[in-house]
Amino acid sequence: MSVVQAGPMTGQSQTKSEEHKTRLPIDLRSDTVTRPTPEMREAMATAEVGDDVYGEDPTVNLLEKRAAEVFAREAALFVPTGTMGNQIALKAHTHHGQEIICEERAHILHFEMAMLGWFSGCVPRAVRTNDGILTWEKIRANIAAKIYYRAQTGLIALENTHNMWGGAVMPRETLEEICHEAHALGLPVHLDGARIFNAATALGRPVAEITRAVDSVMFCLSKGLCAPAGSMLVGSRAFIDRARALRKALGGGMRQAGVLAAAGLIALEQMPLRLHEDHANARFLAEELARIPGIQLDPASVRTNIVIFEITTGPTAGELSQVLLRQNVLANSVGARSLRMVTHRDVDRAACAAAVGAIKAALQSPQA
Ligand code: TLP
Repeated sequence: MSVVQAGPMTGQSQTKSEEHKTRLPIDLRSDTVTRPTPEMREAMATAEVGDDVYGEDPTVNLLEKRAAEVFAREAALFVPTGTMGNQIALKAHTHHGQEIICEERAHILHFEMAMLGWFSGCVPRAVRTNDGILTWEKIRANIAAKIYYRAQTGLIALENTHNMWGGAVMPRETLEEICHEAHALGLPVHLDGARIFNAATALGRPVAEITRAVDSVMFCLSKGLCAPAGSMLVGSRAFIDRARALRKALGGGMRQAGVLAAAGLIALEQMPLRLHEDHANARFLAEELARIPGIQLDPASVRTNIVIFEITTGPTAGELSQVLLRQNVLANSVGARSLRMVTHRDVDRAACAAAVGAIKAALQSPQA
């Protein structure tokens, strides 16, 4: 993925918040760009804190308790990032010299700095799909035979929603079949649920229900839930105890992290309720983009907040994102001819419509 940096803002000083808002770029690069809400900033300013490495931060403790409750698990752990949460989970579930089965475009494989090799000492066994949805049938064929000269499968890692497959949602039955069969073979299953609340919104089911079969879940409070930073790991008490030690080993003991956890509590309790707006905006974007000659996209495949489309003629994705940048619209290329747009709280319907207009103009006259 090639990341476009937002250019410097132009114009007069931005003292009034409305003025500021109108001059902000239409930033569709990711939902990671969301800013904390006013309620979050207020909660952060007044948060009760303590030293979390001693287990004494009341706000972190409350967030961990609430996350465990929301996911109907024994325990939870606050981690600085989704990447750290995933990598702690991979390490906790595996031994050096094992294989981790994941989908070919999985985040743990492409965007986590080869840490599954570096930190966990494992190799990925990447499984190709044509929609991002791993099935037991596909996984079964990739489980190492129990022969002494074969590296053994240590873990199955799933991703829901699947980022690089346009926010694809895993059907609950598919996920549960994988877990049932994996467990029968003594294999654990970890879920990269960075956007699991988007999946829950699309499926109309609670997160506890759609994740109940996996052994551990990582989910992000940042991204669409708008916290400034932070992710959670949830699982059994024994898993979380091990994860806590691994977090410390990675330098993730954050001391007075209650300031962040206060925003995280609002992200967890309130922000999932508005994700359907992001999904509706993504569908709007997809439907409008699909009408533009030179763009290939099936709007029906867009079920959450990520829109990935192909540019069939004219500029490459990198060139198009540079042209858009000049129009104050930010989007990341995720392939030579594919661009990703992610909707979130800081981009409303009008901004999406403006982004469509900018793309239309850019494809008609790429030098605009
Ligand atoms: N995704 C980011 C980039 O890293 C690609 C984005 O802009 O979408 N799992 C999944 C499925 C993710 O999409 C991400 C972030 C993470 C894990 C890592 O989260 P952070 O950024 O908190 O380390």
